[in-house]
Amino acid sequence: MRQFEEGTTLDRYLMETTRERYPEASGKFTALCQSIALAGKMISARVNRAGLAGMLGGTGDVNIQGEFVQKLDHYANLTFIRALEHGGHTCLVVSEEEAEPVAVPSQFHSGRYIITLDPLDGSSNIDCNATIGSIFGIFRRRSPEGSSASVDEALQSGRDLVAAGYLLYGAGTLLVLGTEFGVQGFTLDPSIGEYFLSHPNIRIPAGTTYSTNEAYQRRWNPGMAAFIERMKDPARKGNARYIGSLVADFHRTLLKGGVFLYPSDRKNPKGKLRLLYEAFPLAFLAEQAGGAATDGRTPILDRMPKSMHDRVPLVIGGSDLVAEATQLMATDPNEA
Ligand code: AHM
Ligand code: MG
Repeated sequence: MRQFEEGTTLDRYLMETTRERYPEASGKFTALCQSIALAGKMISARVNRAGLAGMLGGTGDVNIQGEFVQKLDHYANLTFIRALEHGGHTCLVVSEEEAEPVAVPSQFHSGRYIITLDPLDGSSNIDCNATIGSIFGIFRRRSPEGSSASVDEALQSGRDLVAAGYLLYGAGTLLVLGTEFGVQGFTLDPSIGEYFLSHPNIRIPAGTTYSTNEAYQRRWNPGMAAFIERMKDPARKGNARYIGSLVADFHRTLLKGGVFLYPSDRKNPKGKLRLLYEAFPLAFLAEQAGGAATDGRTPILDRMPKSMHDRVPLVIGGSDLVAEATQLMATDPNEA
């Protein structure tokens, strides 16, 4: 596989990988990634001055998930949809903030890709300046380009993902992109508005950190409880970290190893996280980086969504720890 050195721009990476592998490519995939990267720059700029720009707090609305919509959730959702709709690459956007898939308006070309999106993950962390992010998955439509895509086309197996990634708005802004060429991290240099390759060919290292919300311990199922007990054995030199933004907890797991768990429990037998736009994209990245992701029984990417906002238990990270957790959870109730 072609190696890229640090300092390569996102545009150069996209153009060179696509040109080498697909000389006949239309450039639509590159344009799509550039649109996502642009939305990321706009959201990053807004997140950085959120406290100044009157962008903190809620809009007063409740979304399809029954959660209070933050002003930045709303801004991020609109920014992505606007950035994606006119490029001729996208036909449908499946967003956490939208009850139904959003089709590109009829004046624009209905392109070949379906985008699934958590526009701003970790909303509960917005007001305290902790790391948040945007998660995206990219599927290919089945119907011909130019026609209107049906809503059902958004319901594909995780194995059909073409690419996936996330933007992280933390101390710096990072775009992590997973494709058939592996997982690459690009850092935004805000002084010139360009993304540069900073984390080439990411592979999940061995690690001993577990990441889960331990406040829910009393409602855990026995397998989950047994796994976390094992992680606390001093002989394993375990460690706990939990930010409460999936994207940030996953990013740390990707770079440092370990495992993140949001399991089914007695209150949420289907878990909390959403399959199409949270679990699928991160599971794709985990597998591309040599790790694994399951719902406690089945690899996440083998699942077939029944509806757009399906929830799923998620165990994701280094393959050894994911396998160990899955073995213990085999008999835990799981309605997903
Ligand atoms: P959201 O902010 O897109 O609604 O995502 C849900 C968040 C995840 O980022 C995070 O992993 C999880 O909810 C935290 O949940 P909890 O507060 O129950 O630990
Ligand atoms: Mg989320």
